[in-house]
Amino acid sequence: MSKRRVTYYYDPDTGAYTYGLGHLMKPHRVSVTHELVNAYDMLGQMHVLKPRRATPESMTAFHTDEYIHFLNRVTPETVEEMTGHGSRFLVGDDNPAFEGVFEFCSISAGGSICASERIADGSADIAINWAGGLHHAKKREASGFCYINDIVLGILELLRTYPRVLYIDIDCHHGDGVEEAFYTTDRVMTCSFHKFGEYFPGTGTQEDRGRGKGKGYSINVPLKDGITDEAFQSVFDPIIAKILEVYRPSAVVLQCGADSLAGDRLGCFNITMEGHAHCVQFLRKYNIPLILLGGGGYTVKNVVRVWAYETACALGIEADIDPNLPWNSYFEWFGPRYRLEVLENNMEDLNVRDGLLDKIRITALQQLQELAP
Ligand code: ZLM
Ligand code: CA
Ligand code: ZN
Repeated sequence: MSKRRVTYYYDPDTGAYTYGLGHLMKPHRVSVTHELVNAYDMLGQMHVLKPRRATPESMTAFHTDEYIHFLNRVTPETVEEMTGHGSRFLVGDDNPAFEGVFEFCSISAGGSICASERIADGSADIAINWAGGLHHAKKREASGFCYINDIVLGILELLRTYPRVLYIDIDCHHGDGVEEAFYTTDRVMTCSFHKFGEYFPGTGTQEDRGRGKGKGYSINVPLKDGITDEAFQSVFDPIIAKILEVYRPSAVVLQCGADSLAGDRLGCFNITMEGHAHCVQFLRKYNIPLILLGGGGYTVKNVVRVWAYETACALGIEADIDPNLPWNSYFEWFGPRYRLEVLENNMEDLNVRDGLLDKIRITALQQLQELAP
């Protein structure tokens, strides 16, 4: 198992932003992840950089000028007067106009853009931005806790150097914003694994495959509640292996949304820490330039565990990681079990009924076979 040059992007201000009392999305989880990565002595084994903040101009590589202008000016006090007159940039409780929302977005997006630059200039094999992965943000509006699509901005940066980029999304929700951005191009293949059926955002069926030049280059893997590690791997491994064979991407972006873990407050899957990290290990083996991003994840202590463990996987040191959590300033918070683990629970796996999962795998593999020369 050879070493990889890993660059890890972190801005110590990230954890200070809050979406507001009672909101499920907690930027603080990125700071606690950093604390645990530090407690495991991983910081000395990689390049740790503070990303440049993304400028409003750099965000307009994807978003409209009007939306960026709005986001750069909106405050909790002015959101009411700034909304209306036909402007629908922020809608409902999912995307509040919290204090410092634009700065938070510039940190998240800056991390993903810098990660792409770092990969493209050849100074890293793997780049990590746990503050990124906000896959629902649209060209002209916020959606599902996401305001700026750091992923799209990062991929656009990669496309300046690489002919083909693969985007993989293991968040429990469909990666709709990224899919939509690249729906009509064959230079980006998107592949999302997600819960489908009475679940946000409601898109991502296997019939949605891209349009025009992009036909066949959007892959969707819609799943039911309760998927376990074994069942998830039975779709993930063959589908991703087939994509790598037929598409031969020059770089891979993996959105590591942690709401696919067992016991998540919003998610409904039954995947363990090892099952989640298997996706990182699987891709690392191929030795293709790789970017790891965060995303969802609402049972904070488990999000922190899995992203710290996945940082170890990027470094290739996961076998040497102590399963007992090292002392750190949040130690008490990891109780009652002070261990680096996210365990399976007893929920039923609705995916294995009637060979549903086999049908989904076969359909996806057939779709990919059509791309083969
Ligand atoms: N209502 N507060 C995943 C994004 C999921 C849309 C239904 C909002 C919530 C949720 C917000 C306290 C990622 C929808 C929900 C209530 C319209 C969603 C604020 C509870 C609360 O208590 C809450 C002030 C809030 C939001 C629940 N929203 C649960 N599910 C989804 C968005 C993001 O993980 O994929 C990537 C980061 N929204 O279902 C509604 C239709 C708004
Ligand atoms: Ca997903
Ligand atoms: Zn999610």
